[in-house]
Amino acid sequence: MTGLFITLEGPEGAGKSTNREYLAERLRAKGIEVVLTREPGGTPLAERIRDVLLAPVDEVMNADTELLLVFAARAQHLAAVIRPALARGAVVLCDRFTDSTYAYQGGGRGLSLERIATLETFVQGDLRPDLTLVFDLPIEIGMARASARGRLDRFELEGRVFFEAVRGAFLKRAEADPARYLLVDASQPLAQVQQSLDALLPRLLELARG
Ligand code: Z5A
Repeated sequence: MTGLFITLEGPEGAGKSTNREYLAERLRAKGIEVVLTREPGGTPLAERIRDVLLAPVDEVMNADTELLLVFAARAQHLAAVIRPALARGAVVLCDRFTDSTYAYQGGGRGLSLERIATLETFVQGDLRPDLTLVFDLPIEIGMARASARGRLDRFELEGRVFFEAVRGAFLKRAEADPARYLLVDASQPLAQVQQSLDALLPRLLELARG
Protein backbone atom coordinates (compact mmCIF):
# COMPACT_ATOMS: atom_id res chain seq x y z
CA MET A 1 0.00 0.00 0.00
CA THR A 2 1.33 3.41 -0.88
CA GLY A 3 -1.21 5.82 0.64
CA LEU A 4 -1.21 7.40 4.07
CA PHE A 5 -3.66 6.43 6.78
CA ILE A 6 -4.29 9.16 9.36
CA THR A 7 -6.83 8.79 12.14
CA LEU A 8 -8.31 11.45 14.42
CA GLU A 9 -9.23 10.31 17.89
CA GLY A 10 -10.33 11.65 21.24
CA PRO A 11 -13.38 12.07 23.44
CA GLU A 12 -16.63 13.68 22.25
CA GLY A 13 -16.64 17.35 21.38
CA ALA A 14 -12.86 17.41 20.94
CA GLY A 15 -13.12 18.92 17.45
CA LYS A 16 -12.21 15.85 15.39
CA SER A 17 -14.79 16.49 12.66
CA THR A 18 -14.04 20.23 12.50
CA ASN A 19 -10.30 19.69 12.20
CA ARG A 20 -10.61 16.76 9.83
CA GLU A 21 -12.21 19.15 7.32
CA TYR A 22 -9.52 21.74 7.99
CA LEU A 23 -6.66 19.29 7.38
CA ALA A 24 -8.34 17.93 4.25
CA GLU A 25 -8.59 21.42 2.76
CA ARG A 26 -4.94 22.12 3.49
CA LEU A 27 -3.78 18.86 1.91
CA ARG A 28 -6.04 19.21 -1.13
CA ALA A 29 -4.69 22.71 -1.70
CA LYS A 30 -1.29 21.03 -2.16
CA GLY A 31 -2.69 18.66 -4.80
CA ILE A 32 -3.03 15.60 -2.55
CA GLU A 33 -6.02 13.24 -2.99
CA VAL A 34 -7.78 13.07 0.37
CA VAL A 35 -10.53 10.62 1.34
CA LEU A 36 -12.50 11.90 4.32
CA THR A 37 -14.34 9.24 6.23
CA ARG A 38 -15.48 8.24 9.70
CA GLU A 39 -16.22 5.36 12.04
CA PRO A 40 -18.48 3.77 12.84
CA GLY A 41 -19.68 4.22 9.27
CA GLY A 42 -18.09 5.34 6.03
CA THR A 43 -20.17 3.15 3.66
CA PRO A 44 -23.98 2.88 3.35
CA LEU A 45 -24.01 -0.50 5.10
CA ALA A 46 -21.57 0.57 7.82
CA GLU A 47 -23.64 3.74 8.38
CA ARG A 48 -26.64 1.47 9.07
CA ILE A 49 -24.59 -0.32 11.71
CA ARG A 50 -23.66 3.11 13.10
CA ASP A 51 -27.35 3.94 13.47
CA VAL A 52 -27.85 0.74 15.48
CA LEU A 53 -24.85 1.57 17.69
CA LEU A 54 -25.83 5.18 18.40
CA ALA A 55 -29.62 5.09 18.72
CA PRO A 56 -30.76 5.03 22.35
CA VAL A 57 -33.16 2.08 22.80
CA ASP A 58 -34.97 0.52 25.75
CA GLU A 59 -33.07 -2.79 25.44
CA VAL A 60 -29.59 -2.59 27.00
CA MET A 61 -26.98 -3.46 24.37
CA ASN A 62 -24.64 -6.20 25.54
CA ALA A 63 -21.01 -4.97 25.52
CA ASP A 64 -19.86 -7.89 23.31
CA THR A 65 -22.66 -7.10 20.84
CA GLU A 66 -21.39 -3.51 20.74
CA LEU A 67 -17.81 -4.66 20.17
CA LEU A 68 -18.76 -7.01 17.34
CA LEU A 69 -20.94 -4.38 15.65
CA VAL A 70 -18.04 -1.90 15.72
CA PHE A 71 -15.74 -4.45 14.04
CA ALA A 72 -18.45 -5.55 11.58
CA ALA A 73 -18.80 -1.94 10.41
CA ARG A 74 -15.00 -1.65 10.26
CA ALA A 75 -14.62 -4.77 8.08
CA GLN A 76 -17.04 -3.26 5.55
CA HIS A 77 -15.39 0.16 5.70
CA LEU A 78 -11.90 -1.28 5.19
CA ALA A 79 -12.97 -3.40 2.22
CA ALA A 80 -15.07 -0.77 0.45
CA VAL A 81 -13.28 2.51 1.23
CA ILE A 82 -10.03 2.49 3.19
CA ARG A 83 -8.03 -0.26 1.48
CA PRO A 84 -8.95 0.84 -2.08
CA ALA A 85 -8.07 4.48 -1.27
CA LEU A 86 -4.71 3.53 0.24
CA ALA A 87 -4.00 1.23 -2.71
CA ARG A 88 -4.31 4.13 -5.14
CA GLY A 89 -2.06 6.31 -3.00
CA ALA A 90 -4.63 8.62 -1.37
CA VAL A 91 -4.42 10.13 2.10
CA VAL A 92 -7.25 8.68 4.20
CA LEU A 93 -8.37 10.97 7.04
CA CYS A 94 -10.59 8.91 9.28
CA ASP A 95 -12.60 10.34 12.18
CA ARG A 96 -12.17 7.56 14.79
CA PHE A 97 -10.85 4.04 14.21
CA THR A 98 -9.68 1.16 16.39
CA ASP A 99 -8.17 3.42 19.08
CA SER A 100 -11.80 4.34 19.83
CA THR A 101 -12.57 0.64 20.31
CA TYR A 102 -9.73 0.34 22.84
CA ALA A 103 -10.95 3.54 24.54
CA TYR A 104 -14.75 3.01 24.56
CA GLN A 105 -15.20 -0.76 24.58
CA GLY A 106 -11.92 -1.40 26.44
CA GLY A 107 -11.60 1.61 28.77
CA GLY A 108 -15.26 2.60 29.01
CA ARG A 109 -16.99 -0.80 29.00
CA GLY A 110 -14.11 -2.68 30.59
CA LEU A 111 -13.83 -5.36 27.88
CA SER A 112 -10.62 -7.36 27.59
CA LEU A 113 -7.91 -5.55 25.59
CA GLU A 114 -6.59 -8.93 24.43
CA ARG A 115 -9.97 -9.75 22.92
CA ILE A 116 -10.01 -6.40 21.14
CA ALA A 117 -6.49 -7.03 19.85
CA THR A 118 -7.57 -10.44 18.51
CA LEU A 119 -10.46 -8.88 16.59
CA GLU A 120 -8.19 -6.06 15.40
CA THR A 121 -5.85 -8.58 13.78
CA PHE A 122 -8.74 -10.66 12.43
CA VAL A 123 -10.38 -7.65 10.73
CA GLN A 124 -7.38 -5.50 9.82
CA GLY A 125 -4.55 -7.99 9.31
CA ASP A 126 -1.43 -5.87 9.79
CA LEU A 127 -3.04 -2.59 8.72
CA ARG A 128 -2.63 0.12 11.38
CA PRO A 129 -2.83 3.91 11.01
CA ASP A 130 0.43 5.60 10.00
CA LEU A 131 -0.37 8.54 12.25
CA THR A 132 -3.00 9.15 14.92
CA LEU A 133 -3.89 12.62 16.17
CA VAL A 134 -5.40 12.43 19.65
CA PHE A 135 -7.49 15.52 20.40
CA ASP A 136 -7.42 15.70 24.16
CA LEU A 137 -9.49 17.87 26.48
CA PRO A 138 -11.05 17.76 29.95
CA ILE A 139 -14.25 15.79 29.69
CA GLU A 140 -16.49 18.56 31.04
CA ILE A 141 -15.51 20.81 28.11
CA GLY A 142 -16.19 18.06 25.57
CA MET A 143 -19.49 17.11 27.19
CA ALA A 144 -20.60 20.75 27.20
CA ARG A 145 -19.77 21.06 23.48
CA ALA A 146 -21.65 17.82 22.71
CA SER A 147 -24.70 18.80 24.81
CA ALA A 148 -24.91 22.18 23.07
CA ARG A 149 -25.77 20.23 19.89
CA GLY A 150 -29.04 18.93 21.37
CA ARG A 151 -30.19 15.28 21.47
CA LEU A 152 -27.57 12.93 22.94
CA ASP A 153 -26.69 9.56 21.38
CA ARG A 154 -26.37 6.26 23.28
CA PHE A 155 -22.71 6.91 24.19
CA GLU A 156 -23.22 10.53 25.13
CA LEU A 157 -25.79 9.40 27.71
CA GLU A 158 -22.98 7.71 29.70
CA GLY A 159 -21.67 9.33 32.90
CA ARG A 160 -18.46 10.98 34.00
CA VAL A 161 -16.71 7.76 35.14
CA PHE A 162 -17.16 6.23 31.68
CA PHE A 163 -15.76 9.32 29.92
CA GLU A 164 -12.80 9.63 32.29
CA ALA A 165 -11.94 5.99 31.51
CA VAL A 166 -12.24 6.70 27.77
CA ARG A 167 -9.99 9.75 27.99
CA GLY A 168 -7.47 7.85 30.14
CA ALA A 169 -7.33 5.02 27.60
CA PHE A 170 -6.58 7.40 24.72
CA LEU A 171 -3.82 9.10 26.74
CA LYS A 172 -2.28 5.77 27.73
CA ARG A 173 -2.15 4.60 24.12
CA ALA A 174 -0.65 7.89 22.97
CA GLU A 175 2.03 7.78 25.67
CA ALA A 176 2.97 4.20 24.83
CA ASP A 177 3.79 4.93 21.18
CA PRO A 178 4.95 8.53 20.61
CA ALA A 179 6.15 7.67 17.08
CA ARG A 180 2.60 7.00 15.92
CA TYR A 181 0.51 9.28 18.15
CA LEU A 182 0.46 13.03 18.32
CA LEU A 183 -1.37 14.69 21.19
CA VAL A 184 -3.27 17.89 20.34
CA ASP A 185 -4.50 20.17 23.14
CA ALA A 186 -8.13 20.46 22.01
CA SER A 187 -9.15 22.72 24.91
CA GLN A 188 -7.47 25.69 23.21
CA PRO A 189 -9.45 28.07 21.01
CA LEU A 190 -10.00 26.64 17.54
CA ALA A 191 -7.57 29.09 15.89
CA GLN A 192 -4.77 27.81 18.13
CA VAL A 193 -5.63 24.16 17.53
CA GLN A 194 -5.47 24.85 13.80
CA GLN A 195 -2.13 26.60 14.17
CA SER A 196 -0.71 23.40 15.65
CA LEU A 197 -2.15 21.47 12.69
CA ASP A 198 -0.49 23.94 10.30
CA ALA A 199 2.81 23.22 12.02
CA LEU A 200 2.26 19.52 11.31
CA LEU A 201 1.51 20.03 7.63
CA PRO A 202 5.09 19.82 6.26
CA ARG A 203 5.50 16.41 7.95
CA LEU A 204 2.18 15.21 6.54
CA LEU A 205 3.09 16.36 3.04
CA GLU A 206 6.44 14.60 3.26
CA LEU A 207 4.75 11.38 4.39
CA ALA A 208 2.01 11.68 1.75
CA ARG A 209 4.50 12.16 -1.05
CA GLY A 210 6.54 9.20 0.19
N1 Z5A B 1 -17.33 4.48 19.02
C1 Z5A B 1 -17.06 3.38 19.79
O1 Z5A B 1 -17.62 3.21 20.87
N2 Z5A B 1 -16.13 2.48 19.34
C2 Z5A B 1 -15.48 2.61 18.16
O2 Z5A B 1 -14.65 1.78 17.80
C3 Z5A B 1 -15.80 3.78 17.38
C4 Z5A B 1 -16.72 4.69 17.84
C5 Z5A B 1 -15.12 3.96 16.06
C6 Z5A B 1 -19.79 8.12 17.62
O3 Z5A B 1 -18.64 8.81 17.28
C7 Z5A B 1 -19.60 7.25 18.81
O4 Z5A B 1 -19.06 5.98 18.42
C8 Z5A B 1 -18.61 7.80 19.79
C9 Z5A B 1 -17.73 6.63 20.20
C10 Z5A B 1 -18.33 5.45 19.51
N3 Z5A B 1 -19.24 8.19 20.98
N4 Z5A B 1 -19.63 9.19 21.37
N5 Z5A B 1 -20.11 9.99 21.93
P1 Z5A B 1 -18.66 10.30 16.75
O5 Z5A B 1 -17.26 10.57 16.34
O6 Z5A B 1 -19.71 10.53 15.78
O7 Z5A B 1 -19.10 11.09 18.07
P2 Z5A B 1 -18.45 12.26 18.79
O8 Z5A B 1 -17.05 12.09 19.16
O9 Z5A B 1 -19.41 12.46 19.87
O10 Z5A B 1 -18.45 13.41 17.71
P3 Z5A B 1 -18.46 14.89 18.07
O11 Z5A B 1 -19.11 15.20 19.36
O12 Z5A B 1 -19.02 15.54 16.85
O13 Z5A B 1 -16.99 15.28 18.35
P4 Z5A B 1 -15.91 15.91 17.44
O14 Z5A B 1 -16.04 15.47 16.03
O15 Z5A B 1 -14.64 15.62 18.13
O16 Z5A B 1 -16.18 17.48 17.55
P5 Z5A B 1 -16.73 18.52 16.44
O17 Z5A B 1 -18.04 18.05 15.89
O18 Z5A B 1 -15.66 18.89 15.51
O19 Z5A B 1 -16.97 19.74 17.43
C11 Z5A B 1 -18.01 19.72 18.39
C12 Z5A B 1 -18.44 21.18 18.66
O20 Z5A B 1 -17.38 21.88 19.30
C13 Z5A B 1 -18.76 21.97 17.38
O21 Z5A B 1 -19.81 22.84 17.67
C14 Z5A B 1 -17.47 22.74 17.10
O22 Z5A B 1 -17.69 23.93 16.41
C15 Z5A B 1 -16.97 23.00 18.51
N6 Z5A B 1 -15.51 23.09 18.60
C16 Z5A B 1 -14.59 22.28 18.00
N7 Z5A B 1 -13.34 22.63 18.36
C17 Z5A B 1 -13.47 23.70 19.19
C18 Z5A B 1 -12.52 24.51 19.91
N8 Z5A B 1 -11.20 24.30 19.84
N9 Z5A B 1 -13.02 25.50 20.70
C19 Z5A B 1 -14.35 25.70 20.81
N10 Z5A B 1 -15.30 24.99 20.16
C20 Z5A B 1 -14.86 23.98 19.36
